[in-house]
Amino acid sequence: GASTLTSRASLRAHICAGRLAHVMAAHSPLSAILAEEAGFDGIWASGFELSALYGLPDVSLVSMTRHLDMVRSMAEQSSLPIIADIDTGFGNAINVIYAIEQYERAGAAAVVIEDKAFPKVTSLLADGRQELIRTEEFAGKIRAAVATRADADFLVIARTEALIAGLGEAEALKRARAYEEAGADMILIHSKRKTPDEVESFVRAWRGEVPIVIVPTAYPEMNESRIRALGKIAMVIYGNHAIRAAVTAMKDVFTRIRADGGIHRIDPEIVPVEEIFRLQKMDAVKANEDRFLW
Ligand code: SPV
Ligand code: MG
Repeated sequence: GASTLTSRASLRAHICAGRLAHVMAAHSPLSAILAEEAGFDGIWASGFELSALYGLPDVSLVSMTRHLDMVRSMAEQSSLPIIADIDTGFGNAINVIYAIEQYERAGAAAVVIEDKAFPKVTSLLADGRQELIRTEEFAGKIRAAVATRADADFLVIARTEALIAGLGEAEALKRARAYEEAGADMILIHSKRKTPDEVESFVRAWRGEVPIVIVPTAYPEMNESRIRALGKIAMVIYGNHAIRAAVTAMKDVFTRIRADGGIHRIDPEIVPVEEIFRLQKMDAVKANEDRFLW
């Protein structure tokens, strides 16, 4: 719809203007609504979060159809641009072509494709078994994505997992340069180092034209003022904070209901049911009852 085109154009404009885009992970339309209300600039349709929502590890088990359904439902409920985490692109460059058609139609404003082999293994696991595909093969996937998009404002973001795979900065820079040459609009550099030094060093060494995206989950001391001071970074993704917030809150409330022997003590501490009615837009239902249920 028209709102999707507007949000795609606004995401590209935001980034071209040199402003930092603050993007929050979400695993449901409801979490997307809450991220929008909190003032984020975009939604990260996270593969990790959706996998966790189904109680599954993030190892290419969630189907494209299931992830697309979430993206579509988010686009219905939020006007924010959606940055879709499409992992490895569900196969080779031929699979990427189909994925780009589907995600663009579903209302995504951008996709992030990573240079890992399918099936992928989640990035932040300490002893994760990480395997990358050849640089040329991944560049072909990026070229396929760029050639397929119908809307020029749809962003193709290339993610290199070279640092995650322990291949070092030189390999990460070489891959990032190749992906930029293949037409990527941005480069996502991921790191599981507990401190920002690995990513900071990469960003300082980056000589490319396209801006950088980071996901500072493992190195939380990299706050927004530090990101701005470093420069070249146009997007920060808070990659798993919606599902972690949900788990924190549910664990706490469930445990206390059992401990208290009822809901009497927790009740005033959680949002009232009226807040859920508001998020569901029950006011529109009431207004329509008055108009149409005669
Ligand atoms: C995700 O949220 O699915 C990501 C970020 O890809 S991470 O889990 O850190 O790899
Ligand atoms: Mg992911």
